[in-house]
Amino acid sequence: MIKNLSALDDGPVTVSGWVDTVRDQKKVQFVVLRDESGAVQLVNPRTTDADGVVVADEPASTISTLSQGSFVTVTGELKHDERVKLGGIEVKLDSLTVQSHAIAETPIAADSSLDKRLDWRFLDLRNPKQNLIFRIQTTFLHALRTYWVENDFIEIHTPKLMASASESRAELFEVEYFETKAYLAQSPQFFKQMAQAAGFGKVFEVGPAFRADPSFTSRHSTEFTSVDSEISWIESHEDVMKLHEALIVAGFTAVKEKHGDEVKALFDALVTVPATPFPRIPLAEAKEIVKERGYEVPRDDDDMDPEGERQISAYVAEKFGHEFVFLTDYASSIRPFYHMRHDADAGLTKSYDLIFNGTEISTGAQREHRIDILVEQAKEKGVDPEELGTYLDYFRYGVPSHGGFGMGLARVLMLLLHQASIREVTYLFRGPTRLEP
Ligand code: AMO
Repeated sequence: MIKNLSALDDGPVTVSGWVDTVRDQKKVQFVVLRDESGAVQLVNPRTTDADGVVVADEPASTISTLSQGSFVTVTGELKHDERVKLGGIEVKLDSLTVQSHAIAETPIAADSSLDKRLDWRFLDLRNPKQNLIFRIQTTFLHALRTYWVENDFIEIHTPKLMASASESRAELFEVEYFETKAYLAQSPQFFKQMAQAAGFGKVFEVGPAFRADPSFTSRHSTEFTSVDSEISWIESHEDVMKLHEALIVAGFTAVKEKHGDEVKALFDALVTVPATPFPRIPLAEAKEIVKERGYEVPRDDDDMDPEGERQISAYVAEKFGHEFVFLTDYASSIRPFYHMRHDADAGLTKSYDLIFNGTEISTGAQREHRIDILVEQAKEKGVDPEELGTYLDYFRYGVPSHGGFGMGLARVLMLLLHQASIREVTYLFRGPTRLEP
């Protein structure tokens, strides 16, 4: 790998990579070669005859015809030289073999639109910035997984084909399923709750979720990776928030340690490990704060809107120097039937949204596990208990109090790296008009 070259002594080396740039000068040729680990300068002084005329020999002739993106293998002499800007090393070429030619006209350039870049995602992903995004994602998830495993969580893989809606009848993808219909899972919600009735105690899942959301916002996709966790024996949503912030801290600590410098260099962003506890603000109070700042969230019983989320984040950043805030105690009118309500005020749920740098990344809650109340809440929301199928049975044979959260992976990455859209940080984005590639 190219990144290993600088540790080697001067001498013969063989490396492979994509041709990044070619400077074909009269006396000397320079090629910048790139692989997924880095870039190196290759140099090929041209041979001249007795009269000083350049001879068309190899590898000079091949280099003159190299197109950007071609994949080549070279052998040559590695030389450490502080004057070389690119890493202080270069490879003086002996031979060059083209393994795979790239068509000379590249379909995308640095100034191509995001949509065009997504059309050619495999070329777009060759950019070191894009590569870093997915290395960060790997590190982040690995840290979460380590936390879960070390704390005795069980990993579950729930089905994505379902007989009923898992969140709401809206945004539901219907698929033909032999003689009947199936629906794509909008969330592992029901099945992570089933694990509580099954005595699993603490579970997690990282998997796809589907939403037939026709909108074209920067934070919605029709398929996304949902990071879910659910735990038993909780007192309230406070216990879920504690788990949630511990996971975020574990993930951000690992990303900062491993990639902090690269993130600064390529994204000009700082990875900050958030202090715990994260600020917690009841939604009603958050709306008041936002109002005092001069922005009124439309409609009183409504959710926090995107501008409200930005405003409350700005407030939290100013007041607490924090990038995260839990907005708690959402009105039961805007939360799903399975959220537990406060004993003292049934108008409020024991739930929260986690806002990071101005955008919601998660929803969490204590769940209603008392079957009578659960059925009542479902009916009140217009959800037919019959339609819930086996879900209600989980609460009929003894189930511990429990709660959990779902978090959109791409949203975390987008906000961490200050990207304008989840399209930038999703390996292959799916939207209303994008099924390819
Ligand atoms: P919710 O519907 O709020 O809650 O989703 C949880 C989180 O998933 C992400 N998300 C999305 N990301 C990209 N595109 C979408 N269309 C999209 N929809 C949601 C967001 C959101 O905060 N079952 C509950 C969670 C729970 O209570 O455990 C649920 O799905 O980051």
